[in-house]
Amino acid sequence: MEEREKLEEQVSPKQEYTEDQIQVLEGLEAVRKRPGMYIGATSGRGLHHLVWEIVDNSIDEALAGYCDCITITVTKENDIIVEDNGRGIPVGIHKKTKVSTVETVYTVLHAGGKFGEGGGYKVSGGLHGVGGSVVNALSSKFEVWVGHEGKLYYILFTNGGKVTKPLSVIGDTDFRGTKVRFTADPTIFTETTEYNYELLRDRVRQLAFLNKGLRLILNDERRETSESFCYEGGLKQYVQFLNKNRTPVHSEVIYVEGVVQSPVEMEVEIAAQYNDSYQASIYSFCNNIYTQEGGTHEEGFRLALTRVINNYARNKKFLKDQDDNLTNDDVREGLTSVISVKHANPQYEGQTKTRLGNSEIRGAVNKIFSEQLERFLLENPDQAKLIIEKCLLAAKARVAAKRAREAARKSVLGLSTLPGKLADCSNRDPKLCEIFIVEGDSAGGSAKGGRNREFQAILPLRGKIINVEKARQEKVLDNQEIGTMITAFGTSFGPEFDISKLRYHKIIIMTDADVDGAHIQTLLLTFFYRYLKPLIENGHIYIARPPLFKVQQGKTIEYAYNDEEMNEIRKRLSPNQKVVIQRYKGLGEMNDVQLWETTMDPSQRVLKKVKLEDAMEADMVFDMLMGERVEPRRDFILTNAKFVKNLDV
Ligand code: 1YM
Repeated sequence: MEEREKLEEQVSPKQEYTEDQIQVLEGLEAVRKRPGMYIGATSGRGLHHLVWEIVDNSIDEALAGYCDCITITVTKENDIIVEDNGRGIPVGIHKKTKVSTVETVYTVLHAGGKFGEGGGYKVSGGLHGVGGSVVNALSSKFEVWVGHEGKLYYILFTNGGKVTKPLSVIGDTDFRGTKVRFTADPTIFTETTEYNYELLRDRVRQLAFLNKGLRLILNDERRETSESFCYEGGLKQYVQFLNKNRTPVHSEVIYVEGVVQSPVEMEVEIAAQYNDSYQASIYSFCNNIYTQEGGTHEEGFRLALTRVINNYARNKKFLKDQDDNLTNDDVREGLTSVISVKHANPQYEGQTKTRLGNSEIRGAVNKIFSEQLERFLLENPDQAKLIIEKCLLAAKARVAAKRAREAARKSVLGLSTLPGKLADCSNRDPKLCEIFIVEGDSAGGSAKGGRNREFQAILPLRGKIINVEKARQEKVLDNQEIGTMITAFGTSFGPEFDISKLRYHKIIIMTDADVDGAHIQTLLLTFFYRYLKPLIENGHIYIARPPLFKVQQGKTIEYAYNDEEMNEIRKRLSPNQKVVIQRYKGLGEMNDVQLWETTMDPSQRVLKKVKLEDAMEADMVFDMLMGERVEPRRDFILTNAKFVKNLDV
C-alpha cells in the first residue's frame, strides 16, 4: 500500500481558498503559535501526546466495535505510524467544509467525532480531546492512508497542516482501515523529537489491559523490536500484572463488570485482589484516561467495598456485636485494584483536571460493585475468609499504629528541637530556603562545606531509609531517618500534616549518580508519595543532578553530566595537550567547591522537579526493587533510573 504515485481520481474538488479554509489555516496556525495550550507542553511529554491523540481515534473505533487491532510503529527517523483495521475515516466530501472528511478531521480543530457520519462516538479518550488536527498542525509531514471498499486513498499535509496532495485514490488494496504517519515538527519540539520506548510501551500495555480483547502491537525500528499486547481477561490480568511481585492473600481476583443505563449509559469494570503489602494501590480510569486525583468512581467503589465487607463480616460472625465496623482504611490495606469506567460526557475537576466529577458515576459503580462483590464473597467462602481476616488484621494494626503515633509525637517527632545531624540555614523565610537530603556522611561533609549557609540546609542520611511499602506505619515512624526528615521539614504528617509549617520550599534529593543512588531516590520518593504527598503536589520536591565526569586540560576544568556532553567537551579541547578525565563514582569524591559549582549553585545546577506521576511510578515499581532476586532488580534499576533523567518526559 505504499504506491503513492498513481493519481487515479481526484476525490477533492480543486482547492481554492474559501472562507472556511482560511479559518482552518488560522486555526492550525493558532495551535502552532501556542502549542502548550493544546498539548500541555512541547517537551518530551508533549511529543508523546501526539502519539496518543492519533491512537485515541483508533481506540474509539475499537470501542465502537469496528476494530480489533492497532499497530504503532516508531521508525528509524523517529516518525510515528499508527494503523488500525477499522472502517477507515470517511472519504466522501464533507457537507460543511466542502472538502474530504479525512481532510476535515485533520484540519478542523475539535472535529473529532462531531463529523461522524453515523452520529459520532459514544466515548472519546483523547487526553485533551483535541484530536488529530492538532497533531497535524504540529507535524512537518503528515500522511493518511484509508483503505475503503478495495480502494486505497491518500492525503499528504506538510508544514503544519497545509494540504499538499488532497485526498485521492492511489490504487487498489486489501487493506481496510486507517493509517497515519507523521513527523513531529522539530521547530516546535525543540527539546527532543526522540520517542522513549518504555514510555510508549507502558501506555500501550495499559491500553491493552483497559480494552480487553483489543490487540495493540508496538514496533520500534530503531531497536528492531516488536511487542504485541492483548488481554482477554482485561483488568483481571492488569491486577495480576500489578501484583506479580507481591504475594496475593487469596488466589481468585475479584472481577466485576456491568452497564448501567440510567440516567445515561455507563460501563463499569473493576478488578481487585488483596496482597501482603500494607498499602493500597488503587488506580482508576475514565475513558482510558488515568484519573490521578480519583473522583466519583473511586468514591462509589470505596462506599461499596466498606459496606459489603462489613455486612459480610457481621453476617458470618467475623465481627462480633461489640466490635466496631472496619474502616475504609482497614478494607483497603494491601488492596490492588483497577477501576475503569466509560462515560459519554465525563466532567473532570481538580488541580490537574484528573478528578472525575460526574455524580451519577458514584451510584453506578456503587451498585455494580456492591452486587457483584457480595455475590463473589457468598460464592467463594474460602476466598472471603482470607479477605476478611486480612481486613481484621489491618484494623488491629490501625489501633496499634495510633498508639505508636501518639508515642512518636511525644518522642522524636514531638521534639521542638531540630535534629542534630541537620546543618540548618540562617534565613527563616521558607520561600527562599532549601534543604538538601544527602546520602552518606562524606557527601554530607562536602555539602556542608560547599553550601551557601544563608539559605541552604543539609541533612545527611545514614544508609538507606526504610521501605515504606513493606512496613506498617508504626515501624515507619520508628525509623530514625524518617523521623529526622519530618522534624526538619516542620510539617508533621498524617492528619496533622500542615503545609504552612514547611520550613523549606525546595527539598532537594542529592544522591550519587549510580544504581544505589537511584535506589535511594526511589525509596525517598515512595516515602514522600505515601506520607507527605502534598509536598509533591505542590512542587516542593526536587532531584539534584550531579555531574558524571570532570574533564581537565591544564587549568581549564569542565563538568559533563552524561557521555555525550563529555565527548563534546573533548572535541572542543586542544588536541595537543593532555586531557584528564575523572569519572565521579560518588558525591563524596567532589570537594566542597566542586560540589557547590556543579550541583548546588542555583545559577549553575540542574534540578529536576518531581511530578506526582514520577513518584507514583516509583511507588508502583517499588516491590520489584525490593524483591529478593538481585538480578532483575539490578536491570530494573538501571533501566528505570532513567525515570529520573526523563522526569520531563
Ligand atoms: C490511525 C488513526 O483515525 N481511525 C478511524 C477514525 C475514524 C473512523 C474510523 C470512523 C468513525 C466514524 C465513522 C464515526 C474517524 N472518523 C471521523 C469522522 N485511526 C483512525 N477509524 N466511520 C469511520 O465516528 O461515525 C473522525 S475519526 F468524523 F470522520 F467520522
